[in-house]
Amino acid sequence: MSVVGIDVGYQNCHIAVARSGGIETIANDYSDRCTPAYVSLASKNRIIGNAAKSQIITNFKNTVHGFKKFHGRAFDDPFVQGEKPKLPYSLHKLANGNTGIKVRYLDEDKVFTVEQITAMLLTKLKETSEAALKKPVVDCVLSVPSFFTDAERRSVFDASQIAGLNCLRLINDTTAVALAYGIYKQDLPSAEEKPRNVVFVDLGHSSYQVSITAFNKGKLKVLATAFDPYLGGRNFDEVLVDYFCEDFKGRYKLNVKENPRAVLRLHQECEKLKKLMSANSSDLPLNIECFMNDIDVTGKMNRIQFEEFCAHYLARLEAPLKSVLEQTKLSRDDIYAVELVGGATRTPSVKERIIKFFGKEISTTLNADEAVARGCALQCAILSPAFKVREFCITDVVPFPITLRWKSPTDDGIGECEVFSKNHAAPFSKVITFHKKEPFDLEAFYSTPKDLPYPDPRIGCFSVQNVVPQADGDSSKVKVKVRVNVHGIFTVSGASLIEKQKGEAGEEGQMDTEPLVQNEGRAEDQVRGFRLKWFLAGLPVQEGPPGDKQDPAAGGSRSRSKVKSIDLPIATNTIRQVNRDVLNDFVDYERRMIGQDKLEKERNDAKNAVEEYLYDLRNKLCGVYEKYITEEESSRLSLMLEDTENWLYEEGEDQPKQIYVDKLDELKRFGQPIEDKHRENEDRPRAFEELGKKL
Ligand code: ATP
Ligand code: K
Ligand code: MG
Repeated sequence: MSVVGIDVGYQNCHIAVARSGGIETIANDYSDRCTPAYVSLASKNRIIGNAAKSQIITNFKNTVHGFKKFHGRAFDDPFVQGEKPKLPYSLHKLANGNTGIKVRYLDEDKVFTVEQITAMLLTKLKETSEAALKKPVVDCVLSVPSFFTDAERRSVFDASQIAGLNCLRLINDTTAVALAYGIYKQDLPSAEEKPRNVVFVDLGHSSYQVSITAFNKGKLKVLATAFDPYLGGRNFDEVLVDYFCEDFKGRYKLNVKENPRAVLRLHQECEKLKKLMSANSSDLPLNIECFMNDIDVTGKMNRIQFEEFCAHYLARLEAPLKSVLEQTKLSRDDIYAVELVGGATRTPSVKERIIKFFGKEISTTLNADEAVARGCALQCAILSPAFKVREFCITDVVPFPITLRWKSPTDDGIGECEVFSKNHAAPFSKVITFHKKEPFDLEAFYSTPKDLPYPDPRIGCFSVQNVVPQADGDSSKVKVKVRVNVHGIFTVSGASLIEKQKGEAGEEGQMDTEPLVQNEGRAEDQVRGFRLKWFLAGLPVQEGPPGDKQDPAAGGSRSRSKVKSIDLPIATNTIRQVNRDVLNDFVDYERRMIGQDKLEKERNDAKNAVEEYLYDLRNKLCGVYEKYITEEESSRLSLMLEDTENWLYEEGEDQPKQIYVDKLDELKRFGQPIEDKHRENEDRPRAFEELGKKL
C-alpha cells in the first residue's frame, strides 16, 4: 500500500511520500521537486510536466496549463469565458455544457474534458511516485482549495479515478498545511487546556486561502476559512505583462497581445522579473531577443513601481484575514502564530501587509512550496493501515452552508431546512426524519449564493425511492442520512423506511413539513471499508471492526426495539458530474494513452540507442579500437557510420521501433568483433597482473 500525498497546484505540483525515514518530498525525472501543471499533446504521444512547460512556446496550441479552475465549470461560466481569450489553446463547449479543451493529438482534433487533462497530469505524478518508491502507487491524498464547491471536488476526484488512483481524501490546502505544522509539535496544549490558534495563509499562483486552526495534543480543528479564489501570483504577472505590452506598443510599435507566442514569452520573462524583484529593490532590466518581428526589446521596472501597479491586488489581502478573525471572534492576541506558505508569499509587500495586519512577526517554519504535499502524505499515512503514524484527529469545516429542499403539501408546497451551517465540523453525518407516503426528491444547494465563488448554487438532486404508506394508510417514517464526507462533498448516503409495528401508537398529526434533524453525535466517515473515528466533543467512540459499515440511519434490517427498517434506494443526480459510463470510458482511454506513450518512449529509446552506439563506435575507431583494425576496414566502417547518421536525420528520423532495433543489430555486427578483440586484449594483461599478485 502506497503512502503518497500530492499538492495539485494551478502552476506547480509537489509529491511527498512516506519512506522508512519519514515523510519526504521527491524529485521527478528532471531532478525537480516541482512538476509544472502542464500537459502537452503531440502527434505520437503526450508530454507532461517539465518537458511540456519547456516546449510551450513552440507548441502553444496544444500545451494545456492553467486548467485547475475549469474543474466542475460550465463552458458558459463567466470565469471560463473571462479566461478564454487569454489562453493560447482552445476551449470547447461539451455536449453536457461543461468546459472542454480542444487540441491536436495523434494528428487528430480531440476534445478532452478537464478531468481527463488533470488525469494526464496525475498519471505523470503517479509515475514519478512509482519511480521513487519502486512499487505501484494507487492510494493517495490530493489537495484542493478550501473554497472548492462540490462540483469542483467531484471533478478532481473523478480525475484521480481516471488516472487509476484511489484518492483516500481530498484535503483542503490549508488543512494539509495545518497537519504538516501540528503533527510533529511536542508542546501542544493538552486536551483540557486552551488550544493553540494558528493562522495559515497560502498565496499560490491562482488563489489566496486563509484558515484559523486550533491545536491540542493529538488533534487539530479548523475553526474558519476565508479566501479570495481569484487572487494569486498570476495577477502580479499579468500586471507586469500589461505594463510591458503598453510600453512596447509605445516604444516599439508592437501589438504584443495579437501574438500568442510573444505573450507567452513575455509572461515567462515577467514572472522571472517578479521573482527577482522579491530579492532586489533596485531597477531591474527585462530583455527579450527577437521578441516580435525580429525586434529585440528591453524594459525595466523596480519594486516600488511594481507595488504601485499591484496596489489594488495587494489591498485584497486583508479581507480574508479580517474575515477569519470575525468568524472565530478571536482577537489578534489569541493568535499564537501566523504561518505563510505558497510561492507568492515570497513577495515582500505581501509579507509586509500580513505582518502589519496581525501586528506580529510571521513564521516561515514550514517549507512554502512543500508543506501542502507533506500534509497530504501525512494524511495518507494516517489513513493507511499499513503505516504507523502518530494518532492525529483532523476536523475540517463546511465552507458554505448547505440547504435541503423538498416538495411539501403545506408551506406553499416547499419544505426547506439548512442541514449544514457555515463552519460546521466536517466530515459529519446527520439523520433527518421525514413522514412520507411516496417517493420524494431532496434538492441540495448552497444557501448563500452571493458568498459562493461559483456561479451555480445547486449541488444536486437526491431521489429517495420505494417509499410507500404504512399498512393503515398513514405516512411512513423515513430516515435519511446526509453527510459531508471526507472529501468535503455533500451526499445523501442512505435512507430507510421505518415500519410501524402492530400496537405501536402512530405519530399522528405529525406533518412532513418539519423534519427532525439529528446529529450523529460525532463527525465520522468511512474510508475503504474501515471506519475512521473523528473524536468530537470528547465523546467516547468505539472502534468498529474493519469492514463494519453499519449505519445507524440506513442500517439495513438492524432492529432497534420493535422497529423494523427497510433500506431505500437513492438516485443521485449531481450537477456537472461526468456520467459513470463515460467515466469508465475515460479510464480505458487513459490506459490506452499510457500504452501509447510507453510505445513511443520505447521507439525513441531504440532510436537513441542507434545514435549513441554510432557516436561511441566512431570515437573509438580513432581511439582505443585503432590498433585492432586495418585502415581500410576503418574507413569502410566510418563510411557506414556516416551513412547511418545521415539516415537518422532523413528517412530514419521517424521509423517504427523495430527498424531502429534492426539498425542497431546491423551496426553491432561490425562493431562487436572489434570490441571483443579489444576486451580480450585488455583482459589479458589484467589477468596476468592478478596472477602476479597472487604469486
Ligand atoms: P494554487 O495554490 O493557486 O493552485 P500553486 O500551488 O501552483 O497555485 P505556488 O506554487 O504556491 O502556486 O506559487 C506559485 C506562485 O508563486 C507563482 O505565481 C510564482 O511566480 C510565485 N513565486 C514563486 N517564487 C516567488 C518569489 N520569489 N517572489 C514572488 N513570487 C514568487
Ligand atoms: K503548489
Ligand atoms: Mg497551491
